[in-house]
Amino acid sequence: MDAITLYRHPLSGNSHRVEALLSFLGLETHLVDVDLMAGEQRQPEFLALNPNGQVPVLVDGDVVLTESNAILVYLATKYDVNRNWLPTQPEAAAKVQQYLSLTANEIQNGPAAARLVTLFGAGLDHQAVINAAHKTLGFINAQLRHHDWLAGQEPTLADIAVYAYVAHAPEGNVSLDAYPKILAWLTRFESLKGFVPMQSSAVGLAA
Ligand SMILES: N[C@@H](CCC(=O)N[C@@H](CS)C(=O)NCC(=O)O)C(=O)O
Repeated sequence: MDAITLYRHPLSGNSHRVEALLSFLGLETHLVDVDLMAGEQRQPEFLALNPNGQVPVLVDGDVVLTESNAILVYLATKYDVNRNWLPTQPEAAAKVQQYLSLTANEIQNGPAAARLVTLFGAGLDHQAVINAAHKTLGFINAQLRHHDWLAGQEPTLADIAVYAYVAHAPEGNVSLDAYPKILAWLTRFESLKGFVPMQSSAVGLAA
């Protein structure tokens, strides 16, 4: 089998979630860093892969996929034969989708957006996105009172998709101190076999 190729940026949480699943599944992967600061995502070669000009992009043989959550569903459906990461039982499957939706709106416009301000100087209202982040973190913390993992008793794509922007929220001046259930969940997630961390911004900005 040809190695899968993942086009990514090392500080991108959307890329990290795909990288994390590839690692959990033990799939050999060729990582290609796209220099977003230099605008490589707007060059014709990259736009041929993703006309939307964003990472991540996954290439698996003839299949070229964009949108991180769609890529997670593809990989879990194709390669996770036991469907541990994407359960088929209706309620559990819906719970996973609930968190994939949460990442695409509330998490993207909360902790991820706060980090865009501090790391990349995005012209957003920093306090407004910090407030939005805390609303979502409060919700997640409350959900974790009932079970160890976001979608139930076992880790799923929900945990993979939510992890990076929550773990790295402090880089956007969003403290996690008020969320003990989240802090315990982060430790549990980081203890899973095959876990790969996302690069911290301190390393990225110094590079
Ligand atoms: N909805 C997309 C969002 C992807 C995204 O926002 N990618 C960012 C990095 S995290 C990017 O490539 N930004 C470069 C740009 O928009 O120019 C997904 O989930 O994959």
